[in-house]
Amino acid sequence: MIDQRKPKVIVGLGSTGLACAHYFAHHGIPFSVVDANPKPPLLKELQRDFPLVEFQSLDDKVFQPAEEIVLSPGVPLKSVAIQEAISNDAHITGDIEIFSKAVTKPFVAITGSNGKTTVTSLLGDMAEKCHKAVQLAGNIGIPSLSVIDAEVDCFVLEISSYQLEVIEKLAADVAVVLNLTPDHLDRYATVQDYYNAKLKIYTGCSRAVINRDMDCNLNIQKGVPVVSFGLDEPKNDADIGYKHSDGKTYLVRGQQILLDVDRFGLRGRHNRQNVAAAVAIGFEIGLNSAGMIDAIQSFKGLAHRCELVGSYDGVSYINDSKSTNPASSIAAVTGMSDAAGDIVLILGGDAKGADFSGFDLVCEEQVRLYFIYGKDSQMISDSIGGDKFICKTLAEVVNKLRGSVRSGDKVLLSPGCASLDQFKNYEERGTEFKRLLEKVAQ
Ligand code: UMA
Ligand code: ADP
Repeated sequence: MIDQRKPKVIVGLGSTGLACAHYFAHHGIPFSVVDANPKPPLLKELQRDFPLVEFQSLDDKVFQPAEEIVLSPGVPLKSVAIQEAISNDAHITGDIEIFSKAVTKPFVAITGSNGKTTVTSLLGDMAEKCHKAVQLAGNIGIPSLSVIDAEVDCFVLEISSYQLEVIEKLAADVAVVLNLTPDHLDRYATVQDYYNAKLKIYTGCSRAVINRDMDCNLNIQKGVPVVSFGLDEPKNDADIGYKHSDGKTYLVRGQQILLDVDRFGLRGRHNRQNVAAAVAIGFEIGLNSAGMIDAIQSFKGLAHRCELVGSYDGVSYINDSKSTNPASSIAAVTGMSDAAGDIVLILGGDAKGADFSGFDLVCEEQVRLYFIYGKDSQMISDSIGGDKFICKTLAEVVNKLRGSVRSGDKVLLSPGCASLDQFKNYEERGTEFKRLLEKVAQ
């Protein structure tokens, strides 16, 4: 249970901060709120709902030793004010840890560099087909504390490294790291620091699901039951993978065939990983194979993730705006390509400190031409070989495409970078891509 003796200071008044405020108020726990922005957009809502609650600019706040800081995920632990508070003996926590201590229903915790939202959503569909009530929450866009009282059989939390940073022990019923590749290097000093944050998801878990292609020490406590997923044939009965037989590929649990991959609603090798992960978790929370198989066939994926936008003059256009790191872009290229050199790839935006060297070597068979735009276009262009155009904006890219594509091409917006240099978020970037294409098509 939550320690009521320590005064709570919510740092960051975004959706997480506001949900924390409602949760504390509901439980009669005193709190105050601070934000680096003296007028954050949700301030009006806070003051309407809690007129007596103190709100301060983060710059003016002096943290006290007895206080407990409830840090929003967007506020880096290494920021000066928070480091000062830590040296002043303030205790740091976050909404996910508060949720995990207070929740009375089982919960699944899902993290990974890529595929989190896809696996979380697919698992939600699987549970629905199995007539189990689940609530999705966390980084997927629903603050965990805003739904903690939901009448469900189970919660499925998508959790980011930012949320995991402040956790000591999560104690999930089932925990999984889907994959680990470099990301968010603008926030972490080293790649290992980022991986270490992700691996905290296994702390205190009752059961662990692991990716057997991942080659690193997961630090799972001795005695915790483990099942694995991967693209190869499983060695153990409870593990999930793929088996090739009679020229076909099947999703299998141990040696038991579940489904022919040709019947999957999702395309691409990376999505085979995602399906295997969701099935491994599904069995751990008691879902039945019939319901899961039904969901795998009907789940066609989410908007902005390898989403076919349309085909004009024999050229297909794919919106993978949710690709925000090089590994996700590589996954999209390899997953979407059907023939050598059929991909025209649009890269660019804010690389967040990522290294693109060697990218072209991994994609050399599939990518015929690159269009690179945005804040880090010069760095990306300097890092990769091959035929390429550098543009300032996505609009310029779409205008230039016309003279460069040919029938059979797949134009793939899979930027491998954050969108924030030119857009509000990845959704706005993907929507703008679709709008620009429609304009050109008219
Ligand atoms: N702020 C500060 N100091 C800072 C940074 C921000 O005071 O140094 C303040 C801002 O002024 C703002 C508030 O903090 O008022 C925003 O808090 P927040 O950035 O934590 O945003 P929330 O609205 O609480 O959303 C967060 C997640 N945001 C981030 O991790 C950046 C959402 O994930 C998540 O859906 C939500 O909690 C519910 O759990 C978004 C995200 O981009 C989608 N996640 C990253 C990703 O997927 O790559 C990790
Ligand atoms: P996340 O929530 O972790 O950002 P999403 O499911 O939203 O993941 O997918 C984001 C992007 O990552 C997709 O558009 C795709 O390009 C890529 N991707 C999805 N699943 C995987 C995977 N298992 N491995 C590598 N890349 C992936």
